[in-house]
Amino acid sequence: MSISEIFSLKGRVALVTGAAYGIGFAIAEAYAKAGAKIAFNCRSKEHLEQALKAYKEKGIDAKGYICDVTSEDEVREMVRDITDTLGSIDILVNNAGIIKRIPMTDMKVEEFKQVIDIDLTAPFIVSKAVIPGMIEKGHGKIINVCSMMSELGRETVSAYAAAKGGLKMLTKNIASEYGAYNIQCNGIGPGYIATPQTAPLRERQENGERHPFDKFIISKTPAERWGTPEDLMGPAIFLASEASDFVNGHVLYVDGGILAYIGRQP
Ligand code: NAP
Ligand code: GCO
Repeated sequence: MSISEIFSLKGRVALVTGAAYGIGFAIAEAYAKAGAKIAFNCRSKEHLEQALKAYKEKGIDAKGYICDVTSEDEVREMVRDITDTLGSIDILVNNAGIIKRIPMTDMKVEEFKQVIDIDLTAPFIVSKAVIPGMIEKGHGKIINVCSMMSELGRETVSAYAAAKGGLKMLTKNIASEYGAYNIQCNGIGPGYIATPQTAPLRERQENGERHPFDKFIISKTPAERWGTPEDLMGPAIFLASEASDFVNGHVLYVDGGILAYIGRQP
């Protein structure tokens, strides 16, 4: 087998959740360029329409769904439709996610639970819906989008860190429970990536200076820059392709070196 064949996704069916824009969109674009058929979902009709247009502009014939990943019924219906129209799913990327930046003692229980529901319970729901088809097919790849917060804490993100830490362990558990069926479940752990989710942390100050958090991230990242969604493309292809068939239960951090670095000395 040639090296390009090892990394090829030709003929594979991939579902990338929350891939209307941001990291999910870039991963779906990479998979399409590697030969996969793409399905994605989001909650808003407006985002869906914008995304379909954006995929089309890139020459990608993606199938889009309005589906809230926290609803088991909606997810089951979407997976059934993808299976009927594109074929049964070979690759699932649990990408849809939200963050709430609120000091823990000010956070309402409902707010905490909403983050856990979308960032942790939903990957369980969607994985549960696709695993039987993968078992039947004899192979499958599940990629959970983790975070620096799967390893580290910081002020104001208690729910997000709890969810992403839990997602790392859900990853290891799916790998353990279904590895014998030739299913690999790995995580991808983006560092700080410039997307709508992190836009408030990069806003210019009134005096034109960079946001203090922006300066902080640059100082914590050996690469001295924010990541881009495109930085995730190669690692995501690796985890979805035959190149990673003996990689299971791992989290691949794509962070410009943040987790290796103690921070700039004064
Ligand atoms: P983003 O720009 O906010 O995009 C999130 C996507 O998820 C959108 O398409 C959104 O569309 C969809 N979504 C949100 N809740 C959903 C739900 N309940 N059901 C279905 N779709 C839903 O986020 P991003 O920065 O690309 O992040 C993507 C993933 O990477 C998230 O899991 C995030 O936690 C993780 N991550 C991000 C960074 C970063 O620095 N940006 C770093 C590490 C990890 P709708 O609003 O239309 O539903
Ligand atoms: C935050 C960020 C997170 C990070 C990311 C780190 O407030 O800490 O918004 O979304 O960007 O998850 O990997």
